[in-house]
Formats: sequence, structure tokens, C-alpha cells
Amino acid sequence: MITCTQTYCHPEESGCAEEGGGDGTKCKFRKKAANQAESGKAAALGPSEVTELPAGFRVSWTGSPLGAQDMRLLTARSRVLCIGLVGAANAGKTTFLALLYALLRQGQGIPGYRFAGSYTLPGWEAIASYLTFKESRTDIQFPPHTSRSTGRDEGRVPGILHLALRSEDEPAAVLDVLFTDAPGEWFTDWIIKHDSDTAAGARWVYQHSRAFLLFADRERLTGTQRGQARGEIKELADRLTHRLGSRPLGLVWTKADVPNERPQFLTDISQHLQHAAPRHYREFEVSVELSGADRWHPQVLDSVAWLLDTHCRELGTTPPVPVPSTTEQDLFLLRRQVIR
Ligand SMILES: Nc1nc2c(ncn2[C@@H]2O[C@H](COP(=O)(O)OP(=O)(O)OP(=O)(O)O)[C@@H](O)[C@H]2O)c(=O)[nH]1
Ligand SMILES: [Mg+2]
Repeated sequence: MITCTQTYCHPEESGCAEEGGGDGTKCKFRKKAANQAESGKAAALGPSEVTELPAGFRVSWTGSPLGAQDMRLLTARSRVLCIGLVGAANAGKTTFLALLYALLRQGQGIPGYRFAGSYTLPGWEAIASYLTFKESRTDIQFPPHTSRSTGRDEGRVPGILHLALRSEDEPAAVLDVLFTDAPGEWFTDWIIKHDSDTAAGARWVYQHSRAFLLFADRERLTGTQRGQARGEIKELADRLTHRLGSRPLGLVWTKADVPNERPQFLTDISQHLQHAAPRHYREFEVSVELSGADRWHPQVLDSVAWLLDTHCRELGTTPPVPVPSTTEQDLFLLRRQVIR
């Protein structure tokens, strides 16, 4: 049997760890194991020849963005809400996440929720550090393009950032919220051919997310590529709404600081989405620009709060059955428990 050279990976039991649970046919470690088995060298391998496992790799407390396997740890402890960030390359997805974290770090809150921790603080810091003021620079820097080749998942699972939140209405329960930070190219491939190999990551996001934010780049919608940009957003909207069900969908207009001379393009996209009639739909306008911080920054927090509220409402909680006040029955037997 061909297994894997990596001690933490057991493809025969839980799928390929490198591919986020896939069959591992393309995994470099598995191929290596196969070659070793063929040449009969595998059994002779000494400890120094086995590829070393980087310290802390594949455990959830490294602080790096999570992978599919880590998600299982979270689902074992609580209700997990995965929010899929969908949009073309350069649309502003990673910057949105960086801004969200920078606002939380500054003490601002997601309305109705309290920050209760994160397994991926260094991951958040890594992207937010770009937006953080540095003495040597006065201009805003942005997080780098999310590359399709980086990460340990070979492009099948996005980097996932985690927040633990407590709802002010239900402080006893911790809500684990995951945000996918995937490269825009995945979604472009998904539009072109939804079942292609290169769209596997986008399909993963669609399948695992319980709520979505679709990113529309206002800057691109005013430039020379505006026609193509509008087409892409509409096609992404079609893919998302195809089997959306009751999952909430927020449209995020990014780069709100950039003047848009083609308001018709924006209206057109908005109408297209409303025509598809998602059950829960709202629009938000965001920008990192400090000049419009009062207007644009709160919408980052509001968009997340709206997704969480809508998701929790959709899950529903059974209302307690009212006890009639005039009853002859034993009060002990009438005790009701609301199971959440
Ligand atoms: N003017 C302005 N530009 C922005 C803003 N947010 C992002 N940008 C620009 O858009 C670029 C892309 O932003 P990202 O957040 O990396 O976009 P992304 O969707 O994560 O892109 P991929 O990782 O390639 O999928 C940044 O490098 C900035 O140049 C904004 O609020 N205002
Ligand atoms: Mg990105």
C-alpha cells in the first residue's frame, strides 16, 4: 500500500493532508513514497532521511491560517460559520480582512458580538501589518496578491482565518467564524468551467461556506476593463445564487474612495443580483481610506454582523412553549428546556 512520507498524514484514513482531504494522487509526498516503495529503499530509510516535519506544522495553534483538517477541530467544539469571500483577483478581499482585523485590534467591535479569541492571530497580523502605520512610510500599503501556489494545500483549500465571537444575546455560546482568503483566479476559473480541476478551490469555498461576501471592485468598473469586470461579477453572482438556498449573500463594493464615472454599471450589477432574488441580500461599501473612515469602515463590521445575525436567525432556535398559568398539572413535569 502506498502511504505518505509525512508522519502527520494518513491518506488511507483521513485523506491527503496536503490536499485538504483529497485522494492525494497529485501530492508530492505521496509520489515520493511511491518511488521509494518501487526502488525498495523505503524500508532502509534512516530517521535523518525522512523529510522533517516543520515544528508546529498542521496543528491549529501555530496561528497561521487554518486548513481543512483544522476545521474539523473547530466543528467538534462549536457551531462554525464559514464565510466565503468571493471575487476576482485584485477585488479587495484580503484588504477587507486586513481592515476587519485592524478595526477589531483598534477596539471597534462587530455590532452585537464580542471578540473572544482567534486561532490565527499571526495570520491576521500578517495581512493587517500592511495597513498598519509605519514611521518610515506615510502612504498606505496593501497586502500582497493571494497567490494560487502558496499555502500547504496545493490550491484546493483556501487560507482560513478564524475569529471566536460571543453573541451579546447569547453570551454562553462561542461562535467560531472562519473567513476564507482565496486567490481571485480560483473564482475566474470557476466562471469559465465550474467543474475544472483549477476550480476545485472555488468549489470548496462554495460547498463549505454558510454565508458569502461577493466583492465588486469599483475602480475596475470605471476603467478600461469595466465591461469585462461587470461580466465577471454577474457571472460570479449567477454561480453563487445557483444553489444558494437560505445562505446570506452580501455584495461588497470595494475601493469606495475611487470616484466611479459609470454609475450605470453599478446599478446594472445590483439589479442583476436582486433579480436572482437571494433570500437574504444586502450591499455594503468599503474602503481603507481614512478620509471616509466614518462611512466606510463601519460597513466592514456591519457586513460581518449582518451575515452572523442572518445565519443565526436562519438556524433558528425553538421558542419556549408557554406554560398556561392556570394548570392543575405538576409544575415539575411542566419544566421546559430550550435546547440550543
Ligand atoms: N484605492 C483603494 N485601493 C484598494 C483598496 N483596497 C484594495 N485596494 C487595491 O486593490 C489591490 C488588491 O487588493 P487585495 O485585497 O489584494 O485584493 P484580493 O481580492 O485579495 O486579490 P487576490 O488576492 O489577487 O485575489 C490592493 O493592492 C490595492 O492596490 C481601497 O480601499 N482603496
Ligand atoms: Mg487576496
